[in-house]
This record gives sequence, C-alpha cells and structure tokens, in this order.
Amino acid sequence: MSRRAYIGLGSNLGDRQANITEALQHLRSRARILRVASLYDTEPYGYTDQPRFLNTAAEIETDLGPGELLAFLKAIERRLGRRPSFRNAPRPIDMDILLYDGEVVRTPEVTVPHPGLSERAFALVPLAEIAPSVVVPGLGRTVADLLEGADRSGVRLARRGLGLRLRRDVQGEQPEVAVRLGRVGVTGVRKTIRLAQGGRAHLLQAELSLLADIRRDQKGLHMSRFAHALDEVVNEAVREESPDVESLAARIAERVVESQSSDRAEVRIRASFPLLRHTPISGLPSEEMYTLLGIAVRKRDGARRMVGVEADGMTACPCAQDMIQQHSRERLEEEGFREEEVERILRAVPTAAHSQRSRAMLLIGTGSGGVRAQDLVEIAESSMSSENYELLKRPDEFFVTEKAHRRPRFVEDVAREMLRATVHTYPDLPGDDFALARVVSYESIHKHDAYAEGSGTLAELRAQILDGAPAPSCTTLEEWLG
Ligand code: PH2
Ligand code: MG
Ligand code: MG
Repeated sequence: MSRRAYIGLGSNLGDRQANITEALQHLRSRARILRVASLYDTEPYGYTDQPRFLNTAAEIETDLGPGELLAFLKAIERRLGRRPSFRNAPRPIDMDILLYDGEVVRTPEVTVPHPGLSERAFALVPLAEIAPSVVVPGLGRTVADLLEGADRSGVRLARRGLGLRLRRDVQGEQPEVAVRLGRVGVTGVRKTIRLAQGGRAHLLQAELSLLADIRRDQKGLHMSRFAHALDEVVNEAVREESPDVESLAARIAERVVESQSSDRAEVRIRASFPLLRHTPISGLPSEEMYTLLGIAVRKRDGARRMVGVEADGMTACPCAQDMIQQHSRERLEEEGFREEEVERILRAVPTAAHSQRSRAMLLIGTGSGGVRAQDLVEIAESSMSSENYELLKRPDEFFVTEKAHRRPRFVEDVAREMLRATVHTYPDLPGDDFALARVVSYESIHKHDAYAEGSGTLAELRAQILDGAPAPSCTTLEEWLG
C-alpha cells in the first residue's frame, strides 16, 4: 500500500548540493518523489561550531513502513559516506522522516513526527514550501502555523536551487532566418502501445515519429511537448477500448496540433506484430513476424490516416529464368529431342533463376476503419513469387522453392499485383481513398537492391486496372496526405 511521507534532508560536509541530489537519486529506488522544495542555506542549529548546512524537504510516496523507511534512509546515508559520530556532528548527508502519513509513531527506533520539528526552522521552511497546510499529528497544527512560531532568521534561500527559474523562452524567439519548416519534431521514439487486433488487445513495442510544422517567425518547437502528447494519448488508450494503429496515430497527431499550435502534424507508427501461420505441407504452426504501420496527418481543416504492413517473401527473377530456359532449349535440341518434346520437358522441369528475399509494403489510406492488417499481409505475401517462413521442414522447403520458380516476378510485378489485389479486395472503399505498394528485392546476383513503388487514389487505380484507362500521373503518398 502506498503511503505519503515527508523527508528532511541536510548536508554540511563536502559538495552539499551534490550530496542532496545524490541522496534523492537513491531515494527513488524505493519511493516515488512527488515534490522537492528549494534549497536553503541554514545556520547550524544546536551544535553551532560547524559549517553552514544546505537543507531541503521532499514529499514522497512509498510502500515502506516507518521503521523500514528509516532503515532505508540510514542505508543511503552510509552509502554517501556518513560515519557514526557524536550527536549533531557535521555530516555529508542527514535524512530524517519529518512526517509519515498522518501517523504518530513512537518506537525505540523511530519517532514521527520528528521530535524537534516545531523549533527547527531549517526543516520547517522547506517543508512549509511544499506542504503548508498539512496538519502535524500529535500537535494538531499545520506546518505553516508551526513556522509562524519558529525563529527563521538563520534560514535563507540558496541562490542555486535544484530547479531553474526559466527567464527566457528561447524557442519562442525570432529565428535568424525566417523560413517556415514543414516537418519538425522527434523521430525514433520507442514506446509500448496497446492496440486492438482480431478483437483482442495486444501490447506492441512501437517506434514512432511525431512531426509538426513551424511558423517562419518561431525559432523552435518545444520538443518535450511531443513526448507529453504521446504519453497522454497512450495512457488514455490504456483505459479505453484499444484503438487500431491508424486511429492511435490520428489521436496523437490531433494532440500534437493542439500542444504545438501547429497547422499540420504528422505521426508515423511502426511496430512488429506476430501472426500464427502453418507451414504449407507439414502444417506445423509457425509464428511469423510482420510490421504494422500507422500514419496520420492532422490539419486544421481535416485529417488523413493510413494503415499498412510490411511482409517478407521471396522473388525469383523472370529474366534470368527466361535466359536459362533459352539455354536449356538449345541444349535439348542438340541432344536430339524434337521441338514438342523439348516443350514438354521444359514444362515438367522447373527452370533455375536467381531468387532472393524481398520485402513488400502495402499502405491503404482510408477513414473507413474497415481495413485489417491481416488482410494486407495476405495481399503482400501472395503477390510475391512465394511467401517465406521462419520454420520449414524439407517438404515445405521443396514446396516454397518450386512455387517461387513457377511464379517468377520482378519487383514491378509484385507492386502491380498488390495494387490489383487491393482494387479487388476493397471494391467498396471511396474513390478518393488511397493505396501504395512498395517492394524492395535484396538481389542475390547484385550487391545492390531492386525497388519498385506505385500509388494512387482508388479511383485512379480502378480506372487503370478495371477499365484499362491511361494514367498521365499517379497521386503520391505526400500528395494524398496533404
Ligand atoms: N541538523 C541537525 C542539527 N543542526 N542545523 C541545520 N541548520 N541544518 C540541519 O540539517 C541540522 C542542523 C541534526 O540533524
Ligand atoms: Mg537531523
Ligand atoms: Mg538524522
């Protein structure tokens, strides 16, 4: 059970401020620090022939009982180099329990509230700063009230405190070069997110980028506001029914627009997610990893969102296969086979080609919410020469290799096939919804990769694929997002 307590901290040996900061750092391992008062430079009280103290107080929340908490404080004191000495001797650090959750405790080890509290301005002043209206049990008076009666003449606010009073808002100043920037923010932010998938909530490790535009007369955005907006939305989403990835991105983008006072915000989310598959012949269960993508752009006049996936698969090269087949045809004719025999042989025997792992991405831009990531994986995988697997027994390996060489594909073929399958899978999506297909093939005969990308509104894609209409140009991702 969590209990509220107030701790007094004092130091008058060594680097006093460093000792206090370090003590607070250690305190964090068993307590949540809620507030820390300013630092006060104070006259030694009691035994006065010693250096001046630096004092402060902290409000904490802890599961430790009063005896355990005191033992923990003593352990921190020892760790910071405090050695047993006479009463009120100089010390690098002293940590006392001033108040413990409205309780009065009197045991041989612990006395709470701290017995000298009413006379000790060095403890009351910082405590009154963070807890003026807390009632001191046993005395029935508030901290502020006790401070009224104490002599605070030896206590003065230290010039250098733990906090910094911000006098300038550098971000708000004029930039040297007044130019509007479209995309400014944080990238590579890692965060656990909770998403709905197949009717259940899943925790995913995500990587996000949050970007906003900046006016030409503002020097900088407050970058911490991005992390804050993200935290707020993710924490809210934990309490509600989990959203899909594009809705989560849209909510974060909306919050970024508000907190940065921007005209446009863009959020991209990327997370690995597993699907249970079965190997094609032996039917063994195999967990396969895919990448889930969510993109949202929020502008003052509306929002756009996208859901997408990336999936690995295999491509075999149609061009290499054609050359090998050409060569086989000539060899077979030299061996004396007749032309129609040659064709029968070539149909029966798979022809070699170079093959490689490829990565396909499919993104759908829609506000309708009816696009499931699993279905996009299906489209991406089946558009390649073959899907691939983490786990393959020998008959499965045969199947995948044979299949890939029966369906040789260029990267262009794969991208086009994904767009065709999208048009057929989503006949009911509005014409101004959007699709993008992208394929990278990690070529085995080259040191470089092959790449293809195509996109357009569904109306543009339908016109080309279903009606054979010419396409002077295609809407790009950037154009569609706005
Ligand atoms: N602590 C003492 C005794 N005297 N005087 C000041 N100013 N600050 C202290 O923290 C302090 C003290 C015993 O713990
Ligand atoms: Mg003390
Ligand atoms: Mg003490």
